[in-house]
Amino acid sequence: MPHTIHATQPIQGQKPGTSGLRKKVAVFQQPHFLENFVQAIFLAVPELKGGTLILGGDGRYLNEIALQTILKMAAANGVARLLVGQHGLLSTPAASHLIRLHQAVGGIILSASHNPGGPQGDFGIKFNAGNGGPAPEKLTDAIYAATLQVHEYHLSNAPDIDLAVVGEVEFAGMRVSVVDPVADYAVLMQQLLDFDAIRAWIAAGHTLRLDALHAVGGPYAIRLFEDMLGAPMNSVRNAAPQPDFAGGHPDPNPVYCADLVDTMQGRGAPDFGAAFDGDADRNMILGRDFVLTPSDSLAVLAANAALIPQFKGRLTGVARSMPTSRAVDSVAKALGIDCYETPTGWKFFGNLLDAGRIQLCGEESYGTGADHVREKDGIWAALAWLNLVAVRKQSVAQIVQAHWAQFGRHFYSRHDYEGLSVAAGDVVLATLRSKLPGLVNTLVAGLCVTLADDFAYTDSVDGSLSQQQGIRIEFAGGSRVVFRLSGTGTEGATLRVYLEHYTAEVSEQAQETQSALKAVIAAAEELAGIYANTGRTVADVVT
Ligand code: VG1
Ligand code: CO
Repeated sequence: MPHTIHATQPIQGQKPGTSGLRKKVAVFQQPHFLENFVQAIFLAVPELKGGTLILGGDGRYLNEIALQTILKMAAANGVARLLVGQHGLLSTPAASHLIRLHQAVGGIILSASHNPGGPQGDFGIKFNAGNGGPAPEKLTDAIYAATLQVHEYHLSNAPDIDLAVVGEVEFAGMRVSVVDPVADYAVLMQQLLDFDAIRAWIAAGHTLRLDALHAVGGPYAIRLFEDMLGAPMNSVRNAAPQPDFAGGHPDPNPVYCADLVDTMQGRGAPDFGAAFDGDADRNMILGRDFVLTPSDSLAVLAANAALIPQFKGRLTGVARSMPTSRAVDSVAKALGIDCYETPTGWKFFGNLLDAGRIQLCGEESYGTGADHVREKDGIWAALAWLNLVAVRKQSVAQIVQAHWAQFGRHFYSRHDYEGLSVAAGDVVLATLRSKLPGLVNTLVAGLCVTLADDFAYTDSVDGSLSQQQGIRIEFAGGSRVVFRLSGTGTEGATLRVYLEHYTAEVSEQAQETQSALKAVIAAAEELAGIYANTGRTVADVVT
């Protein structure tokens, strides 16, 4: 029988960030904390009553306990049908696909994505809407408002469900299907990409090294790359999802995957490498002796869309988050297709994808995706790149260098200053905002400012306005710096400084990235006074 619990210590006012609600595990372990947020979802989305809900997570610490609670709350709140991944696992893109496939009202995804896990790590929860995408701001605002009102929540007192067994069960009046997390997703991938070409390329003796970083991408990568495409066993490393990601940082970038970058160097290195984050929506792509930046990845995929079955003859628009380099803009211009600039966070691509205005989009933070789901998709990105490599019969490095020769190179780097006090982060942004008026046409560290604003975005589909999405400063000659505060961290504030420099000269394209960005880095310091305002002289993470 369902029963109602009156929260004796209501924990209200939980505000979702860039990508759902993310907190330390200990915060989620407080009595009623998770339940308050979940009940707020049921309040904000009344259609869930009588509807279908998708549920799964990235396998991190607390995943299974939280899933059992949510199952009981879903039953008590009148959900008719619920699909949950076996062992509670679903990658974020696979959850997005299941929502769409089953025309579910939405999905609850338990993940803190690229943040570390384990008892000392982070946990997260996010609601995705019926289009399969992260709740738009209107909905996250409604969920937040509901968290302020929850005084009680509904919970069935039925015993736990065995999530190890695939099959259908009746659970306190709700039909529950425990599903293979990979099966439907794998079918979808086969429909989108040139599996025959990839299979032939692998059969010819080319080698792969894929790193799942002990997270949920492992089972997906094994099924697709090894079982279906014929890569030798052990092509996928760290494939068994662990609750604490083996103590690592499940963030696919050259800093946290330094060992993979090393493996990809020199004679005898694999031909193709990739890594995925905690919930397998991010990707890093590498070739032998080559690390691809996500901004270039997006641009190259757009330029080669005709070689990818999914896009063939139907690419009418692309989008990038504002801090992502403008490499894709040049491609869109050359192809004569639309190019949109959105705020950081995948939710801002949703309307454009739904309206058919874009088919491909990406973020500088190792996120690439397309209109087959409404999330970024790490495994898909690696498959799409293999598709290119196999069809063009060229290495990753050759493809990207040819791209730069044609379109010019956008050098790109992100400098993160982590664990600042919230006050210090705010001071940096306030300093920048105060300087914006009158900045255009002045010189900063020798660079002439051509644009200076606090990025505001009007969604061209629903007209909604999102303000203060990052400070954007452009310089003559194609350099740019962007500043914003992270919305996914769980400790203090993280300042992100995004640096870009363009050159059309092939002779300049072989430079080392940080030295190519020297002038922009100096301009960033002069503008933001990072040292004066935070005491920091070097960034914690440079990608
Ligand atoms: C970061 C990235 C952003 C990404 C978000 C969620 O947000 O910068 O591009 O969409 O993480 O990615 P922020 O606010 O910390 O900069 V994931 O893989 O956590 O779902
Ligand atoms: Co992620």
